[in-house]
Amino acid sequence: MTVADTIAAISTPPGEGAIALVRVSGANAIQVADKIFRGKEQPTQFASHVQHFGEIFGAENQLIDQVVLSIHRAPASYTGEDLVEISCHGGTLVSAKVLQACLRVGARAARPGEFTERAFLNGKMDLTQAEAVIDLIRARTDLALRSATEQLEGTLGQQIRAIRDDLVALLAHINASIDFPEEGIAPDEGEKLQLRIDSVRNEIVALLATADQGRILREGVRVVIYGATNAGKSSLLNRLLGYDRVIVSDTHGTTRDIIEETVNLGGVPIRLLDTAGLRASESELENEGIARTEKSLQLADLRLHIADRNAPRPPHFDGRTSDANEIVILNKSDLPEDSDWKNFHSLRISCVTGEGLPQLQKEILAHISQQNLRPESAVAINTRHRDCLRRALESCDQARTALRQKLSPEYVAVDINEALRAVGEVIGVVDVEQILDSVFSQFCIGK
Ligand SMILES: Nc1nc2c(ncn2[C@@H]2O[C@H](COP(=O)(O)OP(=O)(O)OP(=O)(O)O)[C@@H](O)[C@H]2O)c(=O)[nH]1
Ligand SMILES: [Mg+2]
Repeated sequence: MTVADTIAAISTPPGEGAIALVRVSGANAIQVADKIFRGKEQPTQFASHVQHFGEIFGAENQLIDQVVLSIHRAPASYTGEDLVEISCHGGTLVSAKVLQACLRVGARAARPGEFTERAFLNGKMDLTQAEAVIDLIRARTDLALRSATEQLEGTLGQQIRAIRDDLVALLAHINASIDFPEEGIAPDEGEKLQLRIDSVRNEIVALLATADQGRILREGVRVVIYGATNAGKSSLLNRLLGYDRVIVSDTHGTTRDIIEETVNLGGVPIRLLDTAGLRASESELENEGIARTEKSLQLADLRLHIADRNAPRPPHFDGRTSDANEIVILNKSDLPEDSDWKNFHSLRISCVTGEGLPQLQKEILAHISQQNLRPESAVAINTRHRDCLRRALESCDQARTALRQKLSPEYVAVDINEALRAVGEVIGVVDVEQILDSVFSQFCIGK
């Protein structure tokens, strides 16, 4: 599949830099280069992938910049089309003028992601790989980066293709196991088919189990720090961040709004939320803050409930939580302990001396790992993949039910086809009609 028009864009981020890169892709990319570039040779004569020095000219033969230009002939380019790369000087205006020159002679401004979209349309990568490009650019930790790199290399795509192959084989099996179409599938064949469906189901379920990890690596884990006023919530956020982000003071009710910052903890992006301290208050403003705290707690992946051990135990603090999503912390271990906390077993830290903080970081990671984070496996599906795979799972289940109810094999085949289509959507392959045709042409539909 090829796309008719030629697109151009500045591929480097906006702002000043040593070099900016303008890319042009499409059937006329090299002609565009011919019209605006002057050097020893015309770009049409360039060997692919070789850089040439020259000058770019705009309207009315105006010199814009000295550049290095290379052409990458189809299909051996990122987009799979003829691709031109122009490295110009990194000024905002210079790169804009080079782009303008390309547009003036027939290119069109590219939409976001359009180069990668073309790479997908031209079969250079599957959909999961195209999505991995975005993940790679956005990765904030090593683990997220590794996951994106593996997806870009096609690890997820391979697993999806393996599942597709199994489903196609299943369809063939259904087809082959019909001795007499009127009688449906023989009982022993029915059992074999059920086993095969189960094995495909297991593969899908295993991939679905990586969805949490995917969300965590892409969006970060929400960790909410909460507790009574003055417990040291803001101090803890500053400590975990490594710099003074939030105002800390001995006035109760200092923090009113929710403050969010991201830290990298052992390769996992953590979205830390500092909240307004909980207490009965007359202030409308403070009560609004407390309402926001309560709301953020509902959305938390993990809660850090923190208390001041130098002060009496707050009324709401039973501290006997067995909740897997909560860590109870006693702060200010550098100060004497109030008698209320006698025999109270929980992690003791000090935001002043740093005591207990490495232990806390370890516990945070342990809690997150329990929530399905599996650093040994870099495969991590995104929400779109999850939706497709859930549909595929549902169709497999329906196929199984149809088999158990000894329905006519066409019904089973329809469900397996649905599963095939849903799985194909993950990598952007939806040519199931063909398979459907080849299967049904041998059934006796319309007989
Ligand atoms: N000695 C000692 N003081 C601490 C420690 N942690 C925090 N503090 C002090 O306790 C006071 C309250 O700290 P904050 O971090 O502002 O407490 P908070 O929980 O955010 O308070 P609010 O925002 O009012 O709810 C400040 O004076 C801090 O310096 C600690 O580990 N040891
Ligand atoms: Mg605070």
